[in-house]
Amino acid sequence: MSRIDFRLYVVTDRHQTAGRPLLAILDDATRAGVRAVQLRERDLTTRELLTLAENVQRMLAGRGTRLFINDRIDVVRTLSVSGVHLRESSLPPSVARRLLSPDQFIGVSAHSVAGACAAEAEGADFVVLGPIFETPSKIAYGKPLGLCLLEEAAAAVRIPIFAIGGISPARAREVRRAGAFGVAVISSILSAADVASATRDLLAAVE
Ligand code: TZP
Repeated sequence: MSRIDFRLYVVTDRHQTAGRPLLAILDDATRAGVRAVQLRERDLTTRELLTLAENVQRMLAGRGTRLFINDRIDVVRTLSVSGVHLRESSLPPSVARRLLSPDQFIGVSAHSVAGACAAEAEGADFVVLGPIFETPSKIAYGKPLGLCLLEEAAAAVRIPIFAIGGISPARAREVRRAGAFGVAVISSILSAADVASATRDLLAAVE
């Protein structure tokens, strides 16, 4: 039985908020029902990231929203947040596990069926697989993997798979039908004109 209790995973990129403060966007999204956020601000210095993470953590206090930090196990441990999100080139999940407490989660980004299988074998709690569709930042993330590959990955692993890359509410329904447990999104929430309504539409599509 999976320990994962959310189906919508919001990944941050403070450059995609249409000039609005990231905290305000996360405030709206979590009030509208988002229960898991990954802070993924890879261009910040360690100190800047720590300060931002502290501010987000303070804002989320009492809301039951899980906070994950991309790659930085030191920050995860310092703030005792819900978990770490690793890349395929990060510390292996089995090593990260030794550094975390038993109730903390490990998410891993994968870009192939083999990557999803490796993440599971190394002890990840869930996989974020993508890009499934074209995304606004497509150059950085490579060619879309498509729904067939998602189906293959969902059949190959037991841990929950979150589909990422170009996810809209309609596509969220498609990826759920293809076997995804949930979806991970950046722009469809962070860049939305009405963040709360975009959040509710995505939640309705996945839950
Ligand atoms: N990994 C694969 S695609 C992607 C990441 C981080 C970007 C997803 O962004 P969007 O705006 O939800 O398509």
